[in-house]
Amino acid sequence: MVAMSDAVKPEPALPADMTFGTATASWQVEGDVAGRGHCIWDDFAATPGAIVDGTTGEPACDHLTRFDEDLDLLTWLGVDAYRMSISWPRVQPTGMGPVSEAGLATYDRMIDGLLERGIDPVVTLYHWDLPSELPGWTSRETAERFADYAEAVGARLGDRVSHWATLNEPWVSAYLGYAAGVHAPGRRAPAEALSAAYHLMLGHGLALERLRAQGLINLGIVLNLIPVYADDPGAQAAATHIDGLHNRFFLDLLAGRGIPADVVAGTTQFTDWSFVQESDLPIIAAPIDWLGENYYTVNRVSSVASDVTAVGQDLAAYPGSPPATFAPREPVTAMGWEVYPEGIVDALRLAATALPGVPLWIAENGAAYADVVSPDGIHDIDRVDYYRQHVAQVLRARAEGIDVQGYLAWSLLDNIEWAEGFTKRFGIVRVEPGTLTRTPKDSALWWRDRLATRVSP
Ligand code: IFM
Repeated sequence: MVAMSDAVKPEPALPADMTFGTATASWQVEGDVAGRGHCIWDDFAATPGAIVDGTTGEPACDHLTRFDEDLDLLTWLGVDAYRMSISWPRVQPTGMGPVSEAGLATYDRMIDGLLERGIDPVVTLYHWDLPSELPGWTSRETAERFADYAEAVGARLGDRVSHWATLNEPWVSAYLGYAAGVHAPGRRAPAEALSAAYHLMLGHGLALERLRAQGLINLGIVLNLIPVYADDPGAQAAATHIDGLHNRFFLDLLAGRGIPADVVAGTTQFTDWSFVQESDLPIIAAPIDWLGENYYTVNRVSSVASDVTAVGQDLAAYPGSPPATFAPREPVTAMGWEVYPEGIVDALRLAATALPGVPLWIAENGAAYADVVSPDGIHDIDRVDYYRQHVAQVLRARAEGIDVQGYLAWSLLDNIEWAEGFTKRFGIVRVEPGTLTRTPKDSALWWRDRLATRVSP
């Protein structure tokens, strides 16, 4: 019998008991900088050379003005949910004190627009746009102010939000922002990164406590857990260190195990961790209702010298690591990130093992490619392939018994890919430079077709 080639094999239907949607984040899409306070990404973008193409937060995708058009795209796609983030400085221009009525009204309108279309709002409270006036995540004060802000947003939107995430990817905020210096605030100070990682998690715990006290439900956090594989025995010590800082630090804190002993031991040259207060730990470990995982790639660590580069895979982001290199294997995306669909199952397993019983979501998954715009459409076959393979692996994880309840594609729109500006495009919908016209790519057509053929379990 001739085996059916992958190209003609019918794709497994998407389960009807799982939530599917797309995601964006405030600074990457909103625009309307004048309507809010400044954040550290505005400051970073103003630093010459910090963002490769000089992109700033204005106009981004002009999402706030074109919100109805973008919501209609979601309806056309047939999604169940849309993950968006709230810009802290739009709600509280200086990160403390009075809230902006206009800012809150903006998000009221967005959430009502989603609900009118039958789409569940999944809201992230912090997706990296920290108000500039705050002292930064190295300070306990920032964690406390974050809880105040979360409470104000919860009070206004809590009756309509389906799922809350306190933070998006605290590893990125802490280590790309304070150790590698490639994200805002552009610091290269390992001790600050370790302190920032801790205070971010304290901010999560304090915010969660306030939201819970308001009776809100479906409270969680989004991490970017990354499977770390040692490519050779000589890379094992570095792989363990990287895994500790990137994964176990966050999972152990959430699970009530404190900071892993090997992470403390491996970072003594930078900090004595004296900013950790015992009484914080139960606050950080308060039960969550869901955990979001943002999966893109894996960290393959090698002891062999290499000049291969992948965005964010930099030893400077792992203070105290033994010498090693990152060795992504082909094929890679435009970010230089290895395409390894099986890794999404490994990432989910990390979460399921550390936090048994906590429902999981893939809160982001997707790929940047250099799209070619042709007269008859945008045929982003690599992205379609990426989605096809990763969604199949998520279904495999479910079949293995991992409780994955949601999947959100990153991203609805081409948007500001942080320090890469608009040079790296993750959208399933193209945003034309200059005109900002939206055009669905083949990956959007693929998603629309897949979502139209859901099956009940
Ligand atoms: O664009 C980012 C997003 O803001 C957070 N997760 C990873 C994406 C791709 O780098």
